[in-house]
Amino acid sequence: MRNIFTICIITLVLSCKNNPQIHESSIIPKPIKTEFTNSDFKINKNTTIIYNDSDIDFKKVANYLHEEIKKNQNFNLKIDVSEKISKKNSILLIKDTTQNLSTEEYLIIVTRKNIQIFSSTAHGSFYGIQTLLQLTKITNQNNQFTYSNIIPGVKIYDYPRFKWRGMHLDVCRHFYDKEFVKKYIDVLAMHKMNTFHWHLTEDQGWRIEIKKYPKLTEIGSIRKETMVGKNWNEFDGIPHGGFYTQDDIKEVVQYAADRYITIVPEIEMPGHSLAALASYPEFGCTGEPYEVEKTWGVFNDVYCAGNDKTFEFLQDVLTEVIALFPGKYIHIGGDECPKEAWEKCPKCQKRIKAEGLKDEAELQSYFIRRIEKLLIANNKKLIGWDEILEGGLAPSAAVMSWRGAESGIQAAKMKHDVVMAPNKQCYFDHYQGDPAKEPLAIGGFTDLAEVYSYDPVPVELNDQESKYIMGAQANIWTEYITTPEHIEYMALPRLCALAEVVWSQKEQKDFEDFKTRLKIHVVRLKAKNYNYRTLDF
Ligand code: TNX
Repeated sequence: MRNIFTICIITLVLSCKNNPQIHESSIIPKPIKTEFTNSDFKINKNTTIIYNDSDIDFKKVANYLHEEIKKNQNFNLKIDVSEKISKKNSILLIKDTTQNLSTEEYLIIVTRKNIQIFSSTAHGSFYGIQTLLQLTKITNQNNQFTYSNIIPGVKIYDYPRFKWRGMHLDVCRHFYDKEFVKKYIDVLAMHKMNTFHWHLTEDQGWRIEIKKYPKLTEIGSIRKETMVGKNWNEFDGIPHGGFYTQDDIKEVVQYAADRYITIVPEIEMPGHSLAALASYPEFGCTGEPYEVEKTWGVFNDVYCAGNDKTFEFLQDVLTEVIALFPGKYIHIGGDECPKEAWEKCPKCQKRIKAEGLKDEAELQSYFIRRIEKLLIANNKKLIGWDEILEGGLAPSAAVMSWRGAESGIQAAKMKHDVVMAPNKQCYFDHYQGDPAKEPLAIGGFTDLAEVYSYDPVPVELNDQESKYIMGAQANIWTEYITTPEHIEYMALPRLCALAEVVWSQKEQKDFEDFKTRLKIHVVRLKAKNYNYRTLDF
């Protein structure tokens, strides 16, 4: 009898401990502070979402939560406005200006009575909602997903470590339609990422409508065929194309903004520009007919840096791009620009002499500085791949360090803003397991542990210099990725690990604990119909 009594007590204690543990251990990225209580909240059809109407953006966030609860728990909750913060049976989005909370910071208190989300901005409230959505338990029975209506009693306090939490997508090597881009944005938002780097132009395809230059999409968005696998001499004979109209772009920009994601568009120059040259050959050094590229790699034909018409063209293109993207940054590429064509081009050589430049590396720097002036005049900031350091960095450019950390370190020491995206840890086009057992990839090896262990702040930087590290991002190049399912497989769960790298505090990181949470977290991904790799956890 006594034994049974003891077992009952132990079971009770364990279950009380375990339940909250299960919930605590599933939030990704891990919040700063989480304290579970036994005061659970139950959503029912009379629960009201309440926001403070002094800020219109809170209304949008309230609507977002309403839609999510409708999709997940099938409750069509009422939305109301109130100043009171203690209403019963409600989810309160409270604008709190008394606690000095930063833009993305939030505090959630869940009790039997109500759920309070405190933040100083709607942006912070949105992250509170993302955490709230992750507090819901989901059960999977034969791929039928049921969302619990019980939200565990908890107090969570949270804010991010970095301000640039990015994911990139190359829609040029293979085109992905706007519906998929929105699904991709959704999974970024779920992980509190705030930047989407949209790689829109390349040798193999130009993907954004430019009204003044219609041939960019009429000609530049279609390649005749594509090389097969890694065989540079074999082609599939199938045309590949696709582009976004300016209306599509506006729709996606708004969709992202509603999820507190800023889109950084990338218009590549001076290299990786064959699709543009195929459309308007006069902007190349030789003016010869060019073709939208059918293979992968780095190509010698680039924009002519000696021709003022090239800059007029790029100015026109960027003017339309600037009007579409409200964010501060415009990415101008700048990577992998061979100098062969410039060496042979009389116009480029003339420019080198006239501007007193030392060589073609300085001509590249001249090119980027000229573009930077144009962006600054339009209140935008230039960001480029780390090759923009060659020949001298443009005065206020930000650097995206991809070939390793070195360029990031160099730029930070020069007091330039930096986004870390070193290929070893942040290239999600790399293999994540034994190549023999994985779908064909470009190469490399970047598994979940490698991503998780990454620290964007290099040890070489002192505290002052470290402030220039805005954060990190992962890149998904799509030479060998041809379907949405495959993109998701490459992104997930590595994106979950990256989210924790850029959001959670360094001291909190624990790979074993992360993997335990990930096992629960992936049910949420599955319920939202994302594909992911299961082998690493
Ligand atoms: C390098 S990263 C590139 C891309 C390729 C990628 C493949 C960068 C700035 N340039 O053009 O797609 O490697 O991993």
